[in-house]
Amino acid sequence: MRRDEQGVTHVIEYTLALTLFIMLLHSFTTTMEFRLGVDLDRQDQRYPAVRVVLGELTGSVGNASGVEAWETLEWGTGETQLRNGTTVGLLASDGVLSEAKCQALAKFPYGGLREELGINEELAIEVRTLSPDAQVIFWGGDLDSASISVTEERLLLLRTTGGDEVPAKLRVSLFEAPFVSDSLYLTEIMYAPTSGTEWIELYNPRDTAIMLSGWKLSDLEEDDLITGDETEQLSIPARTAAVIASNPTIFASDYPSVSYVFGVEDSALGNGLGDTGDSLTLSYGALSYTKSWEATTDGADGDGNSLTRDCSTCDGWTATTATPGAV
Ligand SMILES: [Ca+2]
Ligand SMILES: [Ca+2]
Ligand SMILES: [Ca+2]
Repeated sequence: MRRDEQGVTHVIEYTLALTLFIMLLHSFTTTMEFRLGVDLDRQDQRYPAVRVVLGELTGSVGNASGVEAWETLEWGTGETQLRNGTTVGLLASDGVLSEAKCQALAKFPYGGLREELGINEELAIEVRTLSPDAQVIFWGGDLDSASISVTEERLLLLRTTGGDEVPAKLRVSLFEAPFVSDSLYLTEIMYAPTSGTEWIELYNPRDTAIMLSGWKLSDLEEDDLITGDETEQLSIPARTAAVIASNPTIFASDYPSVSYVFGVEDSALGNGLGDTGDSLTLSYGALSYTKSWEATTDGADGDGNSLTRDCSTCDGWTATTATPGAV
């Protein structure tokens, strides 16, 4: 037998041994799952569902209201917006995975994209280049806290924003886990504006957009839910700061460059933020963060300054020049 034929034989033997090992491992883990009482029926339902999601993501270039370059659109601004009804195909027109479209997934609020893809489970989408091994995007929930998960992968060519084509892996996981929505930060409070309207700033540091429905703002007197224009998505994109104003129209004319501006139910943050002192709480379910102030010691008392957090997650606050929409 020639050397290269021997080599091929070795490869076949190795592949067969590996397949047998994987089959044994699979039957062992399946048996273990039965023993551990894992709900296999529900897990089985996830296998076709992940394939449907993979098919949706790799089946087209996607579009929003007829715009195929949907990655250039945003939540909450412009006439054509990303919202339900957006097809989230990740391909460029020639069938190669588009890095820009993959990264644009980060703009989708968690609930919005799951709804768009018809998913009731928790969802995670990861795109990685294989050589070099680098993450293009991780979208979605915290897989580490998942009790059961199902994952499917597809290998594709990805065209980077620089124009290179590299092998990449698109990975979709469906899993069961507690809903995680713990990262929205109160970063600025304008409680005594020299003119205009009271406002506060919220920052979303995550890699995916966050829905604002259910988040509450409270002072010592009243609770308010955050509200938006009916034509806008009530969400803040990934790594973006938004403003909640008593009067969003007045705020938008004072600060036209701020893209994400929302209001509250009754046009007053709490019952109005006290100029001499007050307290503001941002909460969602059991999560809660409170910032209280006294104008005599904290400043920002009608001099054009606001109270600003030293960094998005730091404990310190200082009175400084207002920077709504920027952290
Ligand atoms: Ca109110
Ligand atoms: Ca005030
Ligand atoms: Ca700011």
